[in-house]
Amino acid sequence: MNKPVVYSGIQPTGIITIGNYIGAITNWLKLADDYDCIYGIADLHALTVRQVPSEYRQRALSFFAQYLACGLDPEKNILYFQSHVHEHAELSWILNCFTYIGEMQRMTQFKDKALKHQDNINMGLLDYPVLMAADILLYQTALVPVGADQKQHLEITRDIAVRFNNLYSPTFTVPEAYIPKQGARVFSLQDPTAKMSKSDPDPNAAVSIIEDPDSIMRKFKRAVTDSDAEVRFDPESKPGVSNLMTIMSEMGGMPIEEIEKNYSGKGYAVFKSACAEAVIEHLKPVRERYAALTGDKEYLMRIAGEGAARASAIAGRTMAKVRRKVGLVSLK
Ligand code: ATP
Ligand code: LTN
Repeated sequence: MNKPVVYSGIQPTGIITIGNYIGAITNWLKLADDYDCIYGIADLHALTVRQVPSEYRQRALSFFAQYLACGLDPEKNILYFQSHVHEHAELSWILNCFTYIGEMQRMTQFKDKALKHQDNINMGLLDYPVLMAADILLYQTALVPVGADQKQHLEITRDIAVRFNNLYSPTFTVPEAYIPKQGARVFSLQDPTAKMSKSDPDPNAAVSIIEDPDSIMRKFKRAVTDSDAEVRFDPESKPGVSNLMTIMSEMGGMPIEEIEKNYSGKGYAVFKSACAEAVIEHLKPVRERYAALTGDKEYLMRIAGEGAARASAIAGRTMAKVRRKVGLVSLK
């Protein structure tokens, strides 16, 4: 590895949405040439909420195929499952000893998830950001491309890294978040004040990146907007329409102003269909590649195995350094 490192991940829960795609994955695709990029399926993170084992295994594998289908080239990027690289859990334990309970209790995602899963507020849920810090710090990551909702987790990762570096000597690269200017927070199609979430129980709230065209069209036609029928970008007073405009801009590759000009006076029905068309068109190759890949488990496992081996080699070097710094006895 000789370029600066990029690291990111997605938990295999629900579906990969156009929110995940616009907020995170499109930027992963852009960074491939200038950085050494590592993308994990965060399958240890998603165990913080209950999963049905057989479904979970299938979903994680499907997410991996979707990474590839999005156009992430396994030659240029390290693609792997977090749980295949034991250093994540190992570093996570050590970093736990440098993180305060109060810091974790203040995390907004923890507070949200604790409210949502009151019957299962487990240690993993509280510890989630430390595992995420371990993911990032293991690879001496410079840049972490994520949506706006992950900003707080990046800040705590930086705090933990700086704390450790100051206590011992420089050990970890202190990472920066890479949050896009447009599309960092895509909103639900049913409630444009709430984030589009991949585990939303309302199937009309989110669109998957491998969804069939008819279903995409139907969801956009039903998207909640407002009653003044004017296609104008104004996230404060027109959150629904503005959200659709952002999605269309990102998927269709045209600036917001152009959309405003093209659809002024045309009414919402025409605009919503055009927006759905842009999404369908953009995702066509993703859907096609996914259909070809999903049955080829052997190929997927070969890529995942190679990814894990490459990731583990890098992670192992950081772990050796950490073990030495904290004073663990070495066998060699
Ligand atoms: P859940 O809602 O089930 O907790 P999620 O939709 O937040 O999941 P994650 O796996 O937590 O999905 O996030 C994967 C990546 O996608 C992260 O970088 C996150 O910031 C980004 N992301 C998630 N939702 C959105 C969204 N609505 N808009 C933009 N980016 C998003
Ligand atoms: N917590 C992240 C997913 C995630 C991640 C990471 C993102 C797990 N490990 C490392 C960036 C870097 C989320 O989006 N909910």
